[in-house]
This record gives sequence, C-alpha cells and structure tokens, in this order.
Amino acid sequence: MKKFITLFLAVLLAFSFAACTDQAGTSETAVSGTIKYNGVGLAGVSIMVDGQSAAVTDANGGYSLGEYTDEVTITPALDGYTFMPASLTVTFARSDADFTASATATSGPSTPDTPVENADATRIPAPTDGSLYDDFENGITPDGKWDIVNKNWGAEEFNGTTAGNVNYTADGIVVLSSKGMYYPNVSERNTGAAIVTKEALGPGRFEVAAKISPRIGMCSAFWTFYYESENLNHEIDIEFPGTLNGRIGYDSVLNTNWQGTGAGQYTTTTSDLSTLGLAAQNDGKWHKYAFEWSVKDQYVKYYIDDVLTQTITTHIPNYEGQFWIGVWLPVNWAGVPEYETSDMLVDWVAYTSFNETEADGVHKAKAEYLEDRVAGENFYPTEPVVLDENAVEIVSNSTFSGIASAWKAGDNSDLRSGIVALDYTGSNQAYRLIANSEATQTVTGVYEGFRYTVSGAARLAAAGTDSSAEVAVEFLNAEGNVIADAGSVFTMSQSDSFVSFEGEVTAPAGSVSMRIVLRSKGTDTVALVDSVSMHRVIDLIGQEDA
Ligand SMILES: [Ca+2]
Ligand SMILES: [Ca+2]
Repeated sequence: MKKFITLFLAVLLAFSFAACTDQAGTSETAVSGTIKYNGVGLAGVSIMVDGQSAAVTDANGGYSLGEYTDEVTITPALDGYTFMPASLTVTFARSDADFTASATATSGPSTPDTPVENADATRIPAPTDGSLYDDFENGITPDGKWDIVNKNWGAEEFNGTTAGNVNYTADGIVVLSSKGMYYPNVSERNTGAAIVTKEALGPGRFEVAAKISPRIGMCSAFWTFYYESENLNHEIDIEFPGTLNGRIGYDSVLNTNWQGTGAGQYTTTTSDLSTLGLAAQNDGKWHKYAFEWSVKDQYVKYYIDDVLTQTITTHIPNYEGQFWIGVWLPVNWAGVPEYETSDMLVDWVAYTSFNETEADGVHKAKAEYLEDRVAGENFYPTEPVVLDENAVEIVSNSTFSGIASAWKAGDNSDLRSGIVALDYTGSNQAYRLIANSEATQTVTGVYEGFRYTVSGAARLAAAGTDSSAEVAVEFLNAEGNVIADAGSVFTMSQSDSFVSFEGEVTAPAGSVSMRIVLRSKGTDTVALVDSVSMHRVIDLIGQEDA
C-alpha cells in the first residue's frame, strides 16, 4: 500500500484535472486512450510520457494527454499490474493509445478471475463449520436466525435504529444503512440499523466479515448483550470509531466488556490500529471482526483480520447473550453525522461455541429478558437492493437544492449568513459566491490513500476586471492544518452556461479529513456553482495491505 501511494502522490496532488465545456470544446487533447483490466476500465494508473508523470487514468480507465510535436513514448504504471504493450511510441495524434492490464502475482490476495466491479473478488472466505453460520445468501427472512431491530437507544433526541434501514443484496450482503444529519428527508435523519440473533449465545468465537460505516458520526458495532438491570448488564463490544489523542477516527478501535454499567463494573480499552499494522478500518475493504470469549478461562480476546487488538481478563461476562450487529447513534462520542447516508455491510457471520457449561460458571439467559424487538414479518425486507459503493455521494447537498445547510461560510458559520445562496437558473439551483468569499464542507475520517473522483459544474457569471473562482479539495492533518497545498481542482471561467469538470484526488500521508472549498477571489467576482459531487474510488483488486 505504501508503495502504491508514494507512486501516485506527486501526480495526484498536482490535480491533473481535465475540464470540458458544454459549449465549443476547448481542450486540445491529441493523445488519449483507455486502460482495461478484465475488460473493465482501471482507474489510478500513472501515465508516464518519456519517463515523466503526465496523467492518471480516471474512474473509467481513460486518460488524455496534451498535443506533442515529437515522437513520445507512453508507459503506464501501477503497483500490482503489468501492461500490454509495456509501452507505446506515438508520433501523431490518436485516441486509441490503449493498454491491457494484467495483475501480477503478489503475496496478498490471489488474483481473482472476476471483473473489478464484483465485490466477491475481495470477500473474506467464511469458515465452513460452526454452531451458527449465516452468509445471507437467502437475504434476511423471518424464518432465519435474526431479528430486525426497531428501537431507540443512544442519543435521546434521535431515532435509534429503524427496521427500514436494514436491507440485503441478491449476492448475500446485509446493508445496514445510517442516515445522517443532512439526509434530505428530515424525519429519517439520525437513524441507524441493526440485526440481532434470536438465540442467546454463550462463550465461543464470534466472527463477522464486514465493512463498517465509512463516515464519522455513527457507531458501527458488533456485540453480545444480556440485560436484567444496570448491575447485570453483560456485554462484549467491538465499536468504531475510537478516540485517540482526543480525535475521533477509524484508526482506532474500542473494545469493552461489561458485567454492569456502573463504575468498576466494566473494562474499556482503545487500541491504536497503526501500531498493530492495521489500516484505518473505513478503507472500503472487507475486514474480519472477531472476539473469543471464555468464562472458564476468564478472558475476552478481540481481533481484526486475525490480529489480536486486545486481551481483557477483567469484568468477563458470564451470562449468555444475543449477538448484535449494527450502526447506531451514541451521545457525542462517535462524532457528528455530517453526511446524508453511510452504509455498513455484512457478508457473513460465524459463531463457534466453546461448549462451556454452568459448571464452568456460565449462566443461561432467562427467556423473559431476551429482547423482542420485532413487530412481525412486515419488518423484514422482501426484495434485494442493488449496491454500488462507488456511486455513494460523499458530498452533502451536492446539487444545492433546497436549503444547503451542509455548506459553511469560511468562518464556519451557516453559509447563508456569509454568502448569497440559491441562485435560481430555471428550475435549477446553484450557489452564488460573491467577491472574496468561501463555502466549505468538511468530510471527516479520510486517511492516506483514500481516493475520490470530483465532478460538478460551475462558472463565473460575468467577466469582471478582477474576478476568479475555483473549486478546491484540501486534506487536513490531525491538528486541522492543510497538508496538501490547497489544490484547485477547477478554475471557473466566464460562461453563459455551466461548465462541467471532473478529476480525482488522493489523500496524502497524515490525512484525517478533507475540506471541499468553493472559493471566489477578486473584488468583482460573482461565481455560480451548480453542483459538486465526490465519489469514493474503492479499489477492490490489487491493493493488498501486505
Ligand atoms: Ca454473504
Ligand atoms: Ca444545482
């Protein structure tokens, strides 16, 4: 991973954006082409011209270069791939300078024979035996192993978990959606989702293959739970995000076990994942979350991807409990849900009993305390949903329709107080930036190597003598300082209609968040921004962590 990032940082930070107008074409790209892997465009390939970085392929594997007067040699490069041909010498303008990529053998995941877009390629193999196993190949149904949770807990003023936020895909993935504070439908804001086993489970190994919710503001968790009273609350938790040095993030994990909720009745720990060789867990990849719980030997061992993150030997629960998986809204400690939607995905769950008994100190769960949260079969999803992780909109109110409260003025106050908002152009709505002003939106939980496409449309409303405006993406470190030089991804030009733009950015080392900035300069600037959209580029192949 490190090598991959280093290779592209220089190029990507240069924000090599291609602008195209919806009027007469302005670009003079004389050499272009596409790079494909298994018939699908391969993004992120560095294009070298005579040994110098010149471009990076976009989300569709396409690239374009400027016009050259001499013969040039084009060479693609991406860690983990070889290319056919290895390089191409061009002497004239052409749009078919194409390459075919092949994955090279690595010590990481084996080369899949499925296309890039198929998430199966990087799924984690499931155990073949166990006391309880579900790969959700049949979705999630009333006659299965799970209840669907529809219950308020966490922040009182919010809406807890909502049954309607639980869905599944046709290829066996449970989708637990959370809707943040900028979700368009106000009544659905600040809701999470959870499923829970119908049975109470005793000591054993609990494993889940999942992608936790990538946005900050909700808690993604895996936990056992048995509750009779505050003094008999037996629980084992894996929770994200953690808090390290006062900063909430996905580069740490919270492991806690409980016998009661009072002081001295539980043990809680936070582990720094970087010291364990583990990536920030919202990296878009499948991970395996597990714990082993023994009453007989008095321990809980917590794991991520088979790496031991914590061993706790105090406050070991001794009551069987139901096993929960969900994303929910706690009071404060998981951060602020400044997003529209963020999904947690679950591929499979496996539980293997240690067969410990009452002789070992295990207490059976009393039936009257097992939670019954379902209101019948109507709560279960009946049709699979289609999941496209690369299409999830990162920007809240990306089209500036309605009240765009997700956007803040430069001083972080409500945008509407500092900037003239909502310029109506026909039925469309755009932001209107006045002279020397900024509108920003911050996305937290962004770490080294995270890639995003950026696209949208904007323009200068009139050509003044001192006017300019840009769309920029800045990456910030833990101290809140800009790491990458405030890179302009698009410089607006005067036009009667919106000018579209697209490109890609990658977070450099040290990133913990990014800020999207709409910035106008000059004394007589009036700029209009029609839309700004960012999508995560999740590389499912060829980004082994090793
Ligand atoms: Ca599955
Ligand atoms: Ca718009």
